[in-house]
Amino acid sequence: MKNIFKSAMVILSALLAFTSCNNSSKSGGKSGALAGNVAEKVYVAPGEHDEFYAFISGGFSGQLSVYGLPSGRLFKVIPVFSQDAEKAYGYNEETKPMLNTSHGFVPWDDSHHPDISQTNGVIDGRWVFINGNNTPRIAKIDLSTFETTEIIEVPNSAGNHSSSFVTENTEYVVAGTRFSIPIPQKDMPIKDYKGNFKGALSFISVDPEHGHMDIKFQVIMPGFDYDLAHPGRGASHGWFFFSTYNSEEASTLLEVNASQNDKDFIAAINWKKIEEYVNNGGGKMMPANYAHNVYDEDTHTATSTMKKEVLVVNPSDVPGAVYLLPTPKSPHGCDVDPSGEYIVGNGKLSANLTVHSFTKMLKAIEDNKVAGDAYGIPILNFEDVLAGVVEQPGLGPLHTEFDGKGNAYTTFFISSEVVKWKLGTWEVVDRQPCYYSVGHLMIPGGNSQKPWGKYVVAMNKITKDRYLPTGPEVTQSAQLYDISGEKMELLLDFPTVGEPHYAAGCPADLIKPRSKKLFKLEDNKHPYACKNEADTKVVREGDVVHVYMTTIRSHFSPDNIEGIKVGDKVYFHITNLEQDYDVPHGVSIIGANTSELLIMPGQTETFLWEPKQVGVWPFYCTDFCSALHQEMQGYVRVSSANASTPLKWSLGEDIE
Ligand code: K7E
Ligand code: CUA
Repeated sequence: MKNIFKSAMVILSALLAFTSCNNSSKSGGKSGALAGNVAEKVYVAPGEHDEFYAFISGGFSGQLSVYGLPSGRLFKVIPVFSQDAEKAYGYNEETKPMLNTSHGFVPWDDSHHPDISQTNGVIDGRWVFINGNNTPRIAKIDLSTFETTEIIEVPNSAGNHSSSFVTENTEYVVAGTRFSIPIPQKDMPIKDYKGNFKGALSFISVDPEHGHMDIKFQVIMPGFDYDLAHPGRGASHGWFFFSTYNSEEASTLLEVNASQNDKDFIAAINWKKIEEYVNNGGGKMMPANYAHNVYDEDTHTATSTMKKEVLVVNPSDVPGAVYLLPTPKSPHGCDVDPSGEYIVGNGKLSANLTVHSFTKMLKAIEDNKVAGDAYGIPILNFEDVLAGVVEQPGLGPLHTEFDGKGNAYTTFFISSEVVKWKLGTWEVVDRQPCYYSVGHLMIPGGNSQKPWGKYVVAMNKITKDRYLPTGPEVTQSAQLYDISGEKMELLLDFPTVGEPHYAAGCPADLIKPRSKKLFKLEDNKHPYACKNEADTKVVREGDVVHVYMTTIRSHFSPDNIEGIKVGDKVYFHITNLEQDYDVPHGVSIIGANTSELLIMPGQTETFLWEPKQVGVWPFYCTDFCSALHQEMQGYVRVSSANASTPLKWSLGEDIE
């Protein structure tokens, strides 16, 4: 890493020497070169709101964090594939099923690519989807509650990386496999990879009203690595594009063996055509085993269902549905411009950026100009589909976004910069250094027909000296640039949670008015809800005890409980009776082997306590809710396993 970093810096300085007449980026060094009014541009005065939301993936934290732009302020970390002790996600009984998979309870994943739902090619701010790479899953976060409300496991997949990208009307969220594997999985020699391992590209339908996900079909592709993807839009709506590497189908030492071919491919999938084929009874149901986890807002509870089959499609059975576009060399990013005409392949090992033309692709298909095939999938001629080449724009291109004004912005990992270039003329018009080694970048709405091309956020892999040191692990970081003018201008560095792989953003106004303030108590259908203090109770069923408890400023009901025994399983079902914005209560009890609960107004949540010691044990509110928050407490008397202490509970009177 050190060497890469060093050479990156050498190249960076070299490149900086070539940049000229940009008064905001001179003097090469760290940050001393900012123009005087930069602070103003990111300053959001106390009490004011940011203009944009940015949802930044947490990479190996398995989370999604919510920021405001331009301030770079962090508002919330949404747990998705991870347990979160702050919010009890994955700890309370209601959300544990969200993390169920065919491999059991898997409370971690590696989340890379958030994408916001769209209507008519424009971001609609209803949901964010994000992928879990490691144990392949796609999650949906509801942007009225900012909570993860659905997770579907993806069978026949591994390293769910070319995910999760949505089509123009959120018809599908697409999940492509990074690793090809035996389909179905079986015990076989790894050396027999070639020709036997396959890559599944999954099209997950999204119910237009409720957002419910279901795997509509999987296209079973040759055993390449499917790295990234983007949907067609506008004229190319109905197609989906996937970058591939390892078209060599190597299974060992890929850093050498997967870099042999001069060109890999972008796979173009006509999903409309396959959808039609499938709707007419095409495809084959194959046995599978994958979890579908859904959180119900009325019961405040998730359920996990194991699904037992999946529809697979062999591309050879649907002529005209799948083509391969030769793309130099091991392309990573695969990005489609707002018009849907240009498909940019960022060849990691290529000196140039390759841009394909959708129109030319259709023409080549129409003229039946085929250069060959891979396992029956036609390969088009490179020259026939090429729109243009951006010559030597930088080193190590990874990802491209668009400003909606005819410009594209590409990140270069090795030369550590964002390069702005023009669609159509392919000329480089500006470049700005990143600190350091940038991966993805994000323009709000950049993956839609309508980007808001005011800012770009660069997400960096290495921070080094940009912040106060915090031991060997330093903060991850993003950088904000103003792109409203001819030249980009660096405005802000801000720390991020986990490795910020990618982000999705949109104007705050698309989300703000829909944001929920509380859950209505009358709509609460949780089986253990208690909507009235008078109805609170403690019920023993053998050694299982259910506590129906309520909270309201500033007490629990009941607050004294006796008759609990060592060895009991005590479920605290707690309903927050508040019907007021921003008044959650928290709760925990001494010795509980779980996190606190943080219960929103009108919500019911449950935790399990298994008392191991005789005594009188306190519990208390963990969220500072009122002037008498510190009085919000209670006691549970725990007797020995064979004691005969009667079960009693009370509030405001002494138990006798
Ligand atoms: Cu980090 Cu999108 Cu997983 Cu490129 S990916 S950098
Ligand atoms: Cu309730 Cu603090």
